[in-house]
Amino acid sequence: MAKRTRTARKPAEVARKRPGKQDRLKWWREARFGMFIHWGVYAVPAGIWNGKDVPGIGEWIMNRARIPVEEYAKLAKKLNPVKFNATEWVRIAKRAGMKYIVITSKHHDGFAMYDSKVSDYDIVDATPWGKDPIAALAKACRKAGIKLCFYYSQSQDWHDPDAMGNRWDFPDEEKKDFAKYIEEKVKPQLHELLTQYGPIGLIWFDTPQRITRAQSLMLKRYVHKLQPKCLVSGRVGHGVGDYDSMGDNMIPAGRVKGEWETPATINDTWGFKARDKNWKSVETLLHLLVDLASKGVNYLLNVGPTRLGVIPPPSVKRLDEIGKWLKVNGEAIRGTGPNPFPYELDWGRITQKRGKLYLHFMKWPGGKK
Ligand code: JFZ
Repeated sequence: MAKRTRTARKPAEVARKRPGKQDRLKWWREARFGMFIHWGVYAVPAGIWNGKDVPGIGEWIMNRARIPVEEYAKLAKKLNPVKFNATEWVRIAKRAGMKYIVITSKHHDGFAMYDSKVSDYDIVDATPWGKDPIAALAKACRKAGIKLCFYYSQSQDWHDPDAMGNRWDFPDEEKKDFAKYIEEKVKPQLHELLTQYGPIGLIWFDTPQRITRAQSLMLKRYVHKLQPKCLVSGRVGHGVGDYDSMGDNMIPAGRVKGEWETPATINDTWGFKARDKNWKSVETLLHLLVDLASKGVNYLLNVGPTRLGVIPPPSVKRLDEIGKWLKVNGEAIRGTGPNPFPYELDWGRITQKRGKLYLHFMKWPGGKK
């Protein structure tokens, strides 16, 4: 067939064209602000193992305390989130002015927080609660007009002998068949996640480690085959994702090329830790939101629900305050582009939209109060 130019294409053909990266990114760029939810079995020990504090982020407790697979699996029997309420979680996000939710469908501990048929190591089969919170969230998100997205740990899986990360139960690295794990766990679970819960906004892959470029590409293509509009995070590895993520609470020094997001904690952990009370102030959180928007970066702010399924009240309080601010000032964040000038201003930050500049004063010029 002769090569046709773009303009020669009939409108119907154009409409049928698979969405490209720019189409996929449209809602995400517009959103600017989302909710990260780190929720899993780690909410049970909540940072404490054998009566001792385990330093570091809560969802890493299995690794940090070198908890054997069998011991850790027993904790699932204590995950009974009777207070979980999907509508309430989505309401909290919506009230905060967040446009998407990224929830841990499977973190490094390998435990699926949805009804997975790949193994019994999931919230429906291994907990006394026995329900699928993701199904309830999908429904609540659809109703509220919030995009549901999934975090999925594709390289590290401390429960799987062939995956990366667990050297305390599976020390022999030579024996590990990573390709087998990808074929038999990762792909089937992605298939479930992308076929059972309606349209998904993005898959937040993480810690690519030793994954090959071919494997990263394969995963990205697999996601796009199942849901062409679903974004793939940069941490799928080898720079093949639709956008990139910075480190925790990281603020770039200026405008950045490409599409970026900063995931951030409200205290010092992602997964719930009973003793972490180091909550950031509303002012700090808002400054981060504005600062990131002025650099064209999305803000993905985390909450770590408890084993009962409750988002910690100090988080809710702060999110409500951010929501109040956004209700008045949302226009200056949502759908905006970065500061057009190649310098920062002493008194605050600038965002822009359709020929308008938005000046965010963090202090009065000249240092006046
Ligand atoms: C990863 C996870 O290991 C962690 O548990 C959490 O889910 C977080 C959101 O993501 O941790 C990282 C990974 C990469 C960076 C920082 C934290 N990084 O590139 O700076």
